[in-house]
Amino acid sequence: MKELDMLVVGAGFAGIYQLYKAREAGLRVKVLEMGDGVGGTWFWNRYPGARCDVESLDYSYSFSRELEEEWEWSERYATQAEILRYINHVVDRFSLRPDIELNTKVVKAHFDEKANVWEVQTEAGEVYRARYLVMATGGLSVPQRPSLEGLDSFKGRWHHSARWPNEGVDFSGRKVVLIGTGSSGVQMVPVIAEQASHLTVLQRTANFSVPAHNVPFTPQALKAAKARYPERRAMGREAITGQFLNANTKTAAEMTEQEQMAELEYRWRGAGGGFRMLRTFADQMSNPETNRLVAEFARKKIHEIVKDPRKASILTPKDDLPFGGKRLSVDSNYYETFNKPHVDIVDVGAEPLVCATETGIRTTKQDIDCDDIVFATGFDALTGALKAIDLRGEGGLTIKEKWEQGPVSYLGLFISGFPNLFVVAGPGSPSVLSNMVHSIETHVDWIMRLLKHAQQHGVQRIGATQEAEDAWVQRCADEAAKTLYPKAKSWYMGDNIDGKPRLFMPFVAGVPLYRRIIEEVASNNYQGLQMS
Ligand code: FAD
Ligand code: N01
Repeated sequence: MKELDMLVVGAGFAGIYQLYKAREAGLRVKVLEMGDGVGGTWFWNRYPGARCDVESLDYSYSFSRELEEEWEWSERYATQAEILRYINHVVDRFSLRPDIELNTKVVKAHFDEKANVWEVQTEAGEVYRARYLVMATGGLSVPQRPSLEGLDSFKGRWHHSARWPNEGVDFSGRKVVLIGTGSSGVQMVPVIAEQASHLTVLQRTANFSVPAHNVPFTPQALKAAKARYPERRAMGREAITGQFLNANTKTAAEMTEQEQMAELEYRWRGAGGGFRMLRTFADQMSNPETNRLVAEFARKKIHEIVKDPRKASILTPKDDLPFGGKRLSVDSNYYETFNKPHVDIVDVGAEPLVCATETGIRTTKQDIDCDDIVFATGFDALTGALKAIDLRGEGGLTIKEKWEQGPVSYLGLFISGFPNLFVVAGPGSPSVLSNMVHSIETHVDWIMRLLKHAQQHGVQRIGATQEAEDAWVQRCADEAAKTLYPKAKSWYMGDNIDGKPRLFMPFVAGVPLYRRIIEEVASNNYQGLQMS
């Protein structure tokens, strides 16, 4: 049995920063990570084409000026391999490795109400006792694969994007079927198409994707960007998603038609690109008319790029999907790839998957032969990792019971009935709608401030009150109801998992407002928390 002040589960961006801060505060702390390397998302998602879609200068830690200065990003959007190198560099630079236990999966965590500590058990049977338990388990860390009958009999290879082999997969000269056209699929298609002799993409729902305009950094460009780093970070903090996207503050109605088109083109083209498309008009996620303007523009672009009208029509999102309602993809040559004669698209919304066969995939209309099946079918988002653990709070209440109707929390940080437990970038916080590294730093800094307060006041037990949690859950629902997000069938809403309760999981009203709320909570003597 090991006694600690804090136990952190997960060694992605969140767990690593939590370790750094806890050690700085003099706590006895360990991180347990089930993978055999650090990096979380960037350790697991090694599929071809994987890279971030928040620009690397923003999608990186801001806590150390020296780190910012010394790390040289090679591209606007770094590859998975580069981000993984960066995270490993951080771990070594700050000597964090000795406090990270790899290949250590947490299977059980029970709150000991008498001692006010968490007793945590690993798969190997090791037991840890810690006052504080930080769940840095990731919102997109539990891969989801459809239960495809017959997969065992398939004679070829199959892989999921989020469990990609370390040594990579060579698709040269092979026939590949790829299932799923979310961000993972969209990033993979152009790269796999370069190797495969034939690629068939199976798409259930067309979603919007926008060009990334990724470019390598020249030394001069990087130097210039770094010279303005503090300003860039400050602008990011005040932007709704925690990254500066040059948001237009005007609604569509405040602009002429010509101005609207100019704004849309600017954002689609090189000067803009990527998530800037989500900030074309101030009212685009709340006003259906404005949203339709953006959606229509993007639909036209798809038809301009994809030459074959049949393929273009399948790839074009339907009218009932708001632009940005499902998580926007940011791509490099995704639509262009379908102009290659050996790349095809099949609408498995219209002809659903039936099973895998010995030689490929069967839909209700055809058999598609292939050597490889690639699943880009996503995750049990935001709740999957916590629910996979036998997590019990006061009175033996399990997280599965607590979250039966969907994830509830106070500020997305606390779960009432689970004292001394913090969730980093979980449901009920801006998390997946934001630059996650920024949201992670915000959470960890706030947790450390709270723990300092607790230490100064001899507090041993911190928990959210039921009233505070209820009010926060209501606030999150009210904010979501003001937007078009709930209109889309998306993983934000839990729609991708059979039986998952349907509700909008992240806090939608933006990073700056969220930060002000948690600031206010802290300055109001941690309103909504019970400390004893
Ligand atoms: P993770 O990185 O998911 O780390 C959680 C860790 O916890 C994992 O290593 C997991 O193995 C471990 N773990 C879970 N359960 C247990 C357990 N029971 N026991 C032990 N260990 C456990 N966000 C952005 O803001 N910008 C981007 O550009 C971006 N790109 C992305 C690209 C991909 C392919 C994916 C999948 C996600 C992307 N995201 C992006 C979201 C991304 O998940 C976050 O940005 C961030 O990396 C999350 O860090 P984390 O530490 O919270 O979680
Ligand atoms: O997963 P997804 P993802 N039969 O859930 C389809 C982040 N990320 O791994 O839309 C047929 O988005 C499913 O179809 P439908 C980012 O936050 C970021 O791509 O449900 N199809 C969908 O097309 C992202 O949002 C980057 O109808 C099935 C796809 O599989 C999140 O991670 C890169 C199916 C799943 O899409 C998840 O992205 C990658 C079935 N039974 C990921 N089941 C960056 O660029 C599912 N699908 C930074």
